[in-house]
Amino acid sequence: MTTRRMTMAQALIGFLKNQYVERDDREQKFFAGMLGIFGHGNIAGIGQALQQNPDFPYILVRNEQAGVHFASGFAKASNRLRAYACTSSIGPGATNMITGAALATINRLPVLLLPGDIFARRNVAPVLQQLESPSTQDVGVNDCFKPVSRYWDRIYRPEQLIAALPEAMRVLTSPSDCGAVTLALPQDVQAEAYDYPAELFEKRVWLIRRSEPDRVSLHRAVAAIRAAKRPLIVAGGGVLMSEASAALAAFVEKTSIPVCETQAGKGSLAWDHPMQMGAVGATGTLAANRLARQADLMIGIGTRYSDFTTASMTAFQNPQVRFVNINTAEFDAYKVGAIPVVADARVALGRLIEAVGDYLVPQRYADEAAKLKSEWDAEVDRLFHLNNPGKPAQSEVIGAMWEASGPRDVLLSAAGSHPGDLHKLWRTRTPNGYHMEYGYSCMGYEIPGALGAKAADPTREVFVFLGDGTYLMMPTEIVTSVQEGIKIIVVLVDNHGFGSIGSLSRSLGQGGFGTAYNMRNAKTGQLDGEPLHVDFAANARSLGANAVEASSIVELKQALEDAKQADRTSVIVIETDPSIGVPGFESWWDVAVAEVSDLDSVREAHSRYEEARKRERHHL
Ligand SMILES: Cc1ncc(C[n+]2csc(CCOP(=O)(O)OP(=O)(O)O)c2C)c(N)n1
Ligand SMILES: [Mg+2]
Repeated sequence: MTTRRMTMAQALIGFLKNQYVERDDREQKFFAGMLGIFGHGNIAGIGQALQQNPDFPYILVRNEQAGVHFASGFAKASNRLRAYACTSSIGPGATNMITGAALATINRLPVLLLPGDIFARRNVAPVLQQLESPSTQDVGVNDCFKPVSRYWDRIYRPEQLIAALPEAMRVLTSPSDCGAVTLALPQDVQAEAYDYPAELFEKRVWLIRRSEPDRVSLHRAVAAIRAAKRPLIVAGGGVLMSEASAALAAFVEKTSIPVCETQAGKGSLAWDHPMQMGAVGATGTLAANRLARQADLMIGIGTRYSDFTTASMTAFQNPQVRFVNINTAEFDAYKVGAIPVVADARVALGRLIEAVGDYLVPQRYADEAAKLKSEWDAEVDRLFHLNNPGKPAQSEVIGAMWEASGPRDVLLSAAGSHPGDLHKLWRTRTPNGYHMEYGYSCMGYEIPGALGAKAADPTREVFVFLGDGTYLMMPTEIVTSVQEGIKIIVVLVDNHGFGSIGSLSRSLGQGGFGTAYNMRNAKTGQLDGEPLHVDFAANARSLGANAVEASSIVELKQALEDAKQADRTSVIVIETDPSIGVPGFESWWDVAVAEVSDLDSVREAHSRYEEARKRERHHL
């Protein structure tokens, strides 16, 4: 056997450089490089190995969590066909990545996490930043990655890498089991040498399978569709990951089945496609929510049925409703008592087109859907152009951003009131033109996630829409955007705190307690003093961005045009009128209300809550 004597870290980089994926006869390199921050737990191992492998790019980030968000944004925008690895030191550098790991796993995105770990040798323990336990020496902070990783391993000996790496690649390239993969790398082992088999460093191509549905399930799904009078498709993220938009369009053009979309699936069909009813569920459109309520067959494609999609199990009220689920993951396919079609979305849609024959939805149903769609389009036009006196409404800001963006541009967001408003209002023109992280809805994802999305396809402008709260959580990757020359356009809505959680609090009878940015009031002892002023433009400028304040929609439009022309990241700050929110459209979301309280308002909210919960259904 030919061997090469290398450190464990050198072998790891040598392997990662040679991993490729293949789908639809298209082959490409899987890893774009490594993101991270060095400390004593990785500098001599991974750091040294990266230094002697300049063809494997290393990107220094400002926070390890942000590094993982960058990697998730990149993987999502690449439809999981490319990924980044992330390196950290031991201790806090490692645990900073846990939030990122959870986000990646929940959104089913491939990221390879390489936290440094304590000495395997143990004789010098406890090392700096080591968590000690009186009951075992075989535990450390990296064990916290276990529940948030789809594969987890610790490499105590350099040769264990040879067994771990193929497992890591299997999970990272799996259409059904994809998520964060964590390989905890003890700092001493990273630097240890071993005679690795040369074969480990040969080019290896991982096939991203397009699995076929089994004959019986497909037959049952077709029978259910052919019998349906009011079928409705829920397009989830799986449609985009599978690049199945054209197949979906062909299927619905043949059958006239209307389509609604989850957050992850938004943009599966262009907004102006005649069968496109828009967002469904808690943040759904009137068109989609009305059709969902009476549907007799829901066809879920690549969706995991989160509570936002099902409006906390109240969206589907037809007593006869049944479900067909097309999903690569058996786990999701079996949800809501569905006929499970465990298959790739594009393949399954192709089979369905052949198998449904001459099926067409009843004309009355098609007319009803078309009417609801045109009413909804008019409502969006109205909300885009409210001409609110004084500060603009958030929906007007969205309208201006939409008008400024081009057909292939990307809108990216994650938390606050922005995801709900965008789910309803954004008019996605092309697949992946809407990049919403709403599996974990993680404040702080936006800026690093956008850098990843932009790195995945630099030909598309990336517009980020975020709030003052989420900006303050993680503005620092603006520095990374300058360092790497990755340009994004950020629109920051300043409404002086948590508009979203504030209105949620008011709806629960809690009056917005603890959600506005105010000074501590010496008289009351509460956070209800003078408004807290943060100069966001100055902050963004200090990190290296172009930054402006826009005080009207006209100024916002000009600032957006300037930002498009600029060659570096821009941050546009705009204050909005917090009293003009985008309403809900016959939807609901279950957030538990205190069962007993000193406040009348909470008691009233609780009785409304009890009433609303009666609509929650089991789909068995
Ligand atoms: C990391 C993290 N912490 C807490 C939350 C809960 N949360 C959701 S939205 C939100 C407020 C966001 O404020 P802002 O970005 O200003 O948006 P706004 O609600 O004002 O639209 C909070 C605290 C979260 N989603 N993520
Ligand atoms: Mg806010």
